[in-house]
Amino acid sequence: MALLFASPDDDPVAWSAALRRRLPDLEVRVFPDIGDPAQIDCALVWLPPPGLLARLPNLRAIFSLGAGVDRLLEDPTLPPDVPLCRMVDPSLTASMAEFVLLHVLRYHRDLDVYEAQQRRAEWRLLLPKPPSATVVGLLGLGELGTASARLLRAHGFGVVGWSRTRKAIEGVRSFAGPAELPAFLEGLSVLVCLLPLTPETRGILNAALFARLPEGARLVNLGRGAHLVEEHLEAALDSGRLAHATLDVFAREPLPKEHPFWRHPKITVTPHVAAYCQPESAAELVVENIRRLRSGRPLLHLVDRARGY
Ligand code: NDP
Ligand code: OXD
Repeated sequence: MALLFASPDDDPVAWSAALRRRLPDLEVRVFPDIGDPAQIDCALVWLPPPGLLARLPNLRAIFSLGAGVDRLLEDPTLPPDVPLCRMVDPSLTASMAEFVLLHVLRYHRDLDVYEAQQRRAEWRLLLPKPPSATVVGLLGLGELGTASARLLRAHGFGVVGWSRTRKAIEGVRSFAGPAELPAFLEGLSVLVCLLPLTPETRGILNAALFARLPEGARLVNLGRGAHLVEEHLEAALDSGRLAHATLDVFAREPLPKEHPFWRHPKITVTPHVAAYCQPESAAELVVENIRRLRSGRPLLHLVDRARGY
């Protein structure tokens, strides 16, 4: 039996080596060189071509190279009864927390304001505030939200979080469910989205939510592009309701060259790079799940398809 690797963004050579070092008898086939599809029993994928997994008659498990599985679940041909596991990996988590801290520090020290001033050759000081004066709200307190919350706390920032179920993270006020969303948004300096994309969270970054943020708050969207209603963001930036936004994920990726976000003076665009897993680290989870699959034990980080994450 063999594992099929398919990803436009991940390095097949590094991944094959990391997997084989741990499981020397594992045969790794790299898309598009599938060979006999009937010999493939598991797949390790990021953005596989729609329909690919449905062509594997003996598939027993799908391992996502990404933490978010929305694109896999959107494929109507995704085999319905094959277990789907998402990526949870220390290198991915650490890189996300680092990225969150980077942008919170940037906003905390008003770099977005200084960049705008530089374009006007304007020399104007804003008195720095202590980190505790910057309150960061994390939408999503899962693997990535929790690690980000802890790192932000360690730097002295005020941190609050919102999730479906209530959390106990030291120093972090936890809000849960739609009823507590308005209270969570009150008083935030920076709102960071680390939610999975599901029917409940699609379009959550909209005008009604922005209206509940303090005037001049900043937004960092690292979840998925479809969390954001793009026209509502432009209106909020134009009116000053939001001062600036950093967007790493987009409804269409790559972001088309003609998209106005590329040139918007109050938007920073990054190309879906907030977090990335290193094969040497992330292969541990994949190999552990292959061992579990072979011995009939429960798989780790199974996606609840009905819930969407
Ligand atoms: P987790 O599944 O560990 O955490 C998801 C969090 O979102 C949980 O706290 C969950 O609440 C909360 N949540 C889900 N639905 C709702 C809802 N309807 N209302 C309130 N809270 C909700 O995921 P990760 O932290 O590992 O990843 C989060 C997302 O980050 C991914 O799905 C992906 O979209 C994005 N991502 C982006 C990357 C990038 O490079 N830009 C890289 C990696 C991930 P509860 O805990 O109560 O279930
Ligand atoms: C993602 C990832 O889900 O890169 O975006 O892990």
